[in-house]
Amino acid sequence: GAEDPSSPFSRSLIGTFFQDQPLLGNQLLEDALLQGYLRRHLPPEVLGEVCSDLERFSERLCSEIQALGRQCEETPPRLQHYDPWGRRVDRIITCPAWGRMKEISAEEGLVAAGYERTYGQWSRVYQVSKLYLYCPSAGLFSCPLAMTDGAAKIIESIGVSGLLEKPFRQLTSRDPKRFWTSGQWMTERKGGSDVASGTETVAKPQPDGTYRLYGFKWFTSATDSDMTLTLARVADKHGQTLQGSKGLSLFYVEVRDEQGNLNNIEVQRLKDKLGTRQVPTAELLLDGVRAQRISEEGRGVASIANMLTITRIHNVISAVGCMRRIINLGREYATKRFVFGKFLKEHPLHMQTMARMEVETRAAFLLLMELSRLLGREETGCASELELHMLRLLTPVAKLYTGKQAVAVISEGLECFGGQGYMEDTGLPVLLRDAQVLSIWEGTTNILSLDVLRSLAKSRGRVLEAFFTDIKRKLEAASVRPALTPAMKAVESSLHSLGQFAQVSSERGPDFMQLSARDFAYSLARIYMGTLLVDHAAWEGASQSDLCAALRWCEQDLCPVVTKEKTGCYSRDSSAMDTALVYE
Ligand code: UCC
Ligand code: FAD
Repeated sequence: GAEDPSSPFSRSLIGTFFQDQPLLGNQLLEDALLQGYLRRHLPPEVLGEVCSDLERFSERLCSEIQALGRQCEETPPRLQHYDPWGRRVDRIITCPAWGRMKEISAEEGLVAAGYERTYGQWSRVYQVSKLYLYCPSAGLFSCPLAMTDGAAKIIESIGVSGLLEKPFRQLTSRDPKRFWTSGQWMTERKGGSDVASGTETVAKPQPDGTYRLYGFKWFTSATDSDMTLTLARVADKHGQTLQGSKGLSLFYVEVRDEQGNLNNIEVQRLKDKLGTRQVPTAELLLDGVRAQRISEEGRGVASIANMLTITRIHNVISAVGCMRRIINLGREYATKRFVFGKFLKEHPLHMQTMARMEVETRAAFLLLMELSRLLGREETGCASELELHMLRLLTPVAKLYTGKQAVAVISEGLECFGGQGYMEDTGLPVLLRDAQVLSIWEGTTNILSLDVLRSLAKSRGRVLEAFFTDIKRKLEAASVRPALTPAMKAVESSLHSLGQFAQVSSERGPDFMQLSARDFAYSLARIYMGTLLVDHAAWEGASQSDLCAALRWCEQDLCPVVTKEKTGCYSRDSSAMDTALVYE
């Protein structure tokens, strides 16, 4: 021991060097692009209020929320099937920090801000900015918030009246005692993507106009929520149901009654997951669940699409927020870790690695902000037809692209900490585990690529036309800054190639289009992200780094669908070869 070196009970010497850990700073103040974006777009009377709220909230993240998020990860939910006297109770027990997150979410108006519309068309930009700062510290409470926001959106689009008045008020409340969260129960054992043929749940009409639901939901996240929206097939008087999409209707369900008993729901088990362990995700037997139908019969999928738009945007928030967080921690660490005679930040190769992550994250961030800007305009009735088309198109594009980016960037980000990035108690690996789900739930990459095609087909090409027009307008406005010319040329030429491809592909038929759907969606993403980077860099307040990000992004292949098409990979022969390769 330090006191008495001869003591037989002295502690062993473990060395004197201890690495300083990366510290979480004020995430608003550390985010030049977020600040720049807000400065550029928000009207002056809104900017001051929004920034001071975000700065205060960022302090709260450091002083309170980050630790709660950690507790949620360390104390995952568990399921208690029976009470001590043998009664079946199916209680999902969450930790106190999870409960506290719910209160904080209400206090901070993390859902409410989107519906109060205090800042008019900029309300969504404000809400999304706040959620983007919040989500990497949220202990995945961002998941119930996403679905809560989605449910509020559906109710608002149906009309806040009658039986839906109460849930809407609760979902958008700032009062922690009243605030409700919602689930979204779509997936059944036969299909989470193919909901139309996978849904077996039957809704039996009751004499009072309500329904009883019988079925099995295979994945239900945040099952501790107060209410949920779910899909089922209405049975006719002979007990028959209509198969396929046309048989599905949307239902509103309160999960518990006033005494807190489950609404004829049995929680079969909690899922044992790679990540998102903070959130309870359950398998549920619906055994006569009392429900109200809130869509027209047979319009279930179309009605829940409003929710999907919101939850998919939240998925993007999470992807971008977590990329930003790992970079901010990584660059802080690079000022403290001293190797080969200098700090990590003085090793050019390390900075190159981080700069590449930074460019990815900036592009993704601007796409997220454009989506939230469009959503805010749509909800305040000031969106043009072009903007509505862009919102429809960019939602799946952004979700599918940033979900993949997040895994790549966060994985690279862990490596920036060397071995420590792999250590659970640093709190870093959870970011990677949780990112892996972003490309799976809310529609996988392929399903969303097909959704992109759906949006083009449904609008008879007007969505694609909007894409071209919007980019051309943005490039034209950006032409004031000659330093951007190489980036603009790259975008223009990729857009031209994409236009030619789109024409050819519609002539080649549906098989060709489906086979090229993923590469096509990636091309839309890269071209549009390039455009947004150019657009931002052309702003008079832009920095040299904004310019550099635009130039670097546009050095990559912006239109992979055309590059790949040249190899013939969307032909029938090539497709047959794919299968042969996989199954040899
Ligand atoms: O995973 C889930 C929750 C996870 C936890 C929450 C996390 C939130 C993020 C938080 C981050 C921390 S919930 C489960 C999510 N499941 C999915 O996303 C399902 C994936 N599958 C699809 O998206 C499929 O494409 C389906 C189910 C939509 C396909 O259904 P159908 O019935 O085969 O599709 P149809 O027949 O083409 O479309 C039916 C109608 C059409 O409208 P009408 O009838 O008017 O022509 C479509 O235009 O629905 C319309 N529709 C849409 N409308 C379909 N998709 C959309 C859309 N995306 N937007 C607008
Ligand atoms: P499948 O549809 O079987 O897909 C398997 C693979 O096939 C995927 O790679 C997919 O891209 C591909 N594929 C499918 N169809 C096509 C096609 N036509 N063309 C090309 N490729 C295709 N669901 C809810 O409803 N509520 C929840 O709260 C919820 N929480 C979840 C939480 C977690 C942690 C996870 C992992 C999932 C959750 N889900 C939830 C379910 C999730 O939405 C589904 O798992 C997802 O939509 C995929 O559906 P699936 O599992 O049936 O996969």
